[in-house]
Amino acid sequence: MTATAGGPSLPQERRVVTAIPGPKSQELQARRTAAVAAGVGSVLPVFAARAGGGILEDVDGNALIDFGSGIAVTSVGNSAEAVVRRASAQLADFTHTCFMVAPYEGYVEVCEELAKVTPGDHAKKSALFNSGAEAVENAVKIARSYTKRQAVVVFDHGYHGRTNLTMALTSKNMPYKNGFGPFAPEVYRVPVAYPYRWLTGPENCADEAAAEAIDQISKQVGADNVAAIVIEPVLGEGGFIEPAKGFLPQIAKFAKDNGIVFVADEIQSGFCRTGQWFACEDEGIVPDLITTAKGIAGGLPLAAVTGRAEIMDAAHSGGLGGTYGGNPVACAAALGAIETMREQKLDARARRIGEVMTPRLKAMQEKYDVIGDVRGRGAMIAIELVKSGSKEPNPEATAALAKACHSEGLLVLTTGTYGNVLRFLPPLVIGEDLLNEGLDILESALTTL
Ligand code: PLZ
Repeated sequence: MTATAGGPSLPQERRVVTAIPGPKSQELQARRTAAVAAGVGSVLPVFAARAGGGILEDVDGNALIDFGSGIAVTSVGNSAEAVVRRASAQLADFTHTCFMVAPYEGYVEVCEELAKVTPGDHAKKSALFNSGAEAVENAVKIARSYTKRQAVVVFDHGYHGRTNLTMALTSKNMPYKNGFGPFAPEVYRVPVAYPYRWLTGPENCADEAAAEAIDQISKQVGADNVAAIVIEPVLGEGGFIEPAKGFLPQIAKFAKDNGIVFVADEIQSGFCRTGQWFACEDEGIVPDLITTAKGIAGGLPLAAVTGRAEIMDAAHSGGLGGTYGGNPVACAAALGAIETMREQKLDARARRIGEVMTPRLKAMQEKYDVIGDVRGRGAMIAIELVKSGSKEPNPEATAALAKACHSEGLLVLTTGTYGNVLRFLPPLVIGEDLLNEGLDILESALTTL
């Protein structure tokens, strides 16, 4: 094991020196099994020691190539210099006052930055929270206050969190909802434009899905009853589904025409991940509200709802908040992360990652018919695995492929409603050599499948 610290100074080299997981990880895993609730899972029981750039080093001295970023969180890398510098200074000054008790500048500064970086040049305000789910819940509270309506519309394959309301908004039963009901009422799910699986073909997908979604909302819910339409511009846990081009604008227009608050959940797709600051920019969408988390603060827990000032101000004073929401250390980290994204132009880095990954993955698709689809943009890319000669989901091959990558020191994550999508979310600061090495490992794992 090296004595090198994590963060930007961690050597950017893959190294596999034990079985994965190694003996120390296995020891910790045994302690974990005895002490940690079984309901909390892990993709790979390899215990982390240090991380930085595109590398995650474990307690056995293995250095894994990181294609996960802790689920799209450490986009600026782990322990990024500006994040550590600003958060450390804040730790020394004060750790908590509670913004609802005695406010501090960092919170205000994060809200000012959010107004600048999110789509649209209208007057904006923000409120800060701890987790993505909490941000989505609050977006719904705000939309209901503003519209004085109750219904919330979400989409097939959508994911919005694990709290009671966000479980209701989430579409997949296992593992997120099973046995955890009853769920919050007034939630309605409609079709999303999933090009690869649209029955009449991808070219008809956007218009047909939009028409069907709008028809269901109008006929089954009543547009006048809908407070908010909540959608991920790229659906993350549902399988990195990019709604067919033209779908999102039609839904956004329907919302606008009917006084419905259009909420873009950019918790996974936001903060440079897809090659823009926010994924909805690719179709020129300006959401009324946008929820962010994950990439916002370089690994510290922070989330936000940002949106049109008049909507954000609809909730009465004291109606929004929480003890820790917008914690000063997390705010300092967010300012460091945003500074890093700007200075290192991580939106362009994400686009470059997509340019390296997509052609290589498409070449693999030509060779291996287990790959049914290659999709995504920027550094949010995935392959969907199917049974030979069909579109039948192949979760077994997906799990086997992930396992083969893990044992070679490449950390990849699976996703998707059918568990048959392998997703790639490298830190945006990953070096191109590591990126290519990761793809080499994937390719040789495909060969042995
Ligand atoms: N909205 C679009 O992607 C979190 C979930 C991992 P929290 N996605 C990762 C898991 O299995 O719990 C997510 C998201 C979108 C909301 C959330 C919820 O964000 O910070 O996990 O609450």
